[in-house]
Amino acid sequence: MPAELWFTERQNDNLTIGLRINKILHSETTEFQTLDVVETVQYGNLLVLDGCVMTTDADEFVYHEMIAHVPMHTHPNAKKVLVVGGGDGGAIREIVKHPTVERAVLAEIDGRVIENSKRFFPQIAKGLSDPRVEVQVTDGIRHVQEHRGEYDVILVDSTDPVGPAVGLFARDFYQAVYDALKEDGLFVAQTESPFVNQDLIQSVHRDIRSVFPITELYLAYVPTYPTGMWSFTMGSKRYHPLRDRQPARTQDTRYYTEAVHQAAFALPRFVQELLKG
Ligand code: SPD
Repeated sequence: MPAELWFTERQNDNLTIGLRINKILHSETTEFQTLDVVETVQYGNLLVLDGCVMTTDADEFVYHEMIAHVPMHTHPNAKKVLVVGGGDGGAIREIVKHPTVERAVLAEIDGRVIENSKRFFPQIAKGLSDPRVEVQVTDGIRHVQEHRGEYDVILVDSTDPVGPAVGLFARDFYQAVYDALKEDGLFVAQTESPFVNQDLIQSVHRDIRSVFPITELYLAYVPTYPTGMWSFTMGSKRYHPLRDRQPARTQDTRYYTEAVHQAAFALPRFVQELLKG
């Protein structure tokens, strides 16, 4: 029996996800985190930051379409959009499919994520070369604090709440996001798995609700993320993701449809219960 190589993400003391790999393509320690790219048998290339799955060639479309198109189809006319994190470029690739967009700024703290994504994930990073996109290698928290009242939509496409991303899961940050939005602006953050991150989801929901008049959680199914069930939380000043949903502006999606948008807000009872806390 030939030897097999496996990547294992240790999600907690009792849970791992394993992906068989053909080879390790790249490994480095950046100023902020460890960064690995491996070629998996099942899902193509895989980007790993600090030991955690960030994205794979095969299932990235679910996450990137859902973090981008739900808010972009809630705002009627988003012209200026910010992505905090998201250095692989997947969220930006989806944003620039909206003809309303005049400027999309990427504020990614780790320039090595951008460079390695261009090299190993060209299909994900391709949106970064759109002429409307401005890439800034900078601290997203500081960027948000320094740009008051500028953005229609902000996406927080962060890593997990450890290391450089901790500050992106805090009430002070959500207040700064509120201040960086125009008077009818809205934002979405990735908020982890309702199965294994219940305390986090509760506290994030409570914090966002204390800042924004409209707060709604929605779900998508990402096979390589812990448990597969993944949540996003929207905070909005005026528009509601169901009442104000816009007709689809692009057919160039593989997961997002008008019906999926609607259905993503239908929450299982245990998730509804979580949000009451
Ligand atoms: N545990 C996985 C959390 C990853 C969230 N961000 C992914 C970045 C992809 N653009």
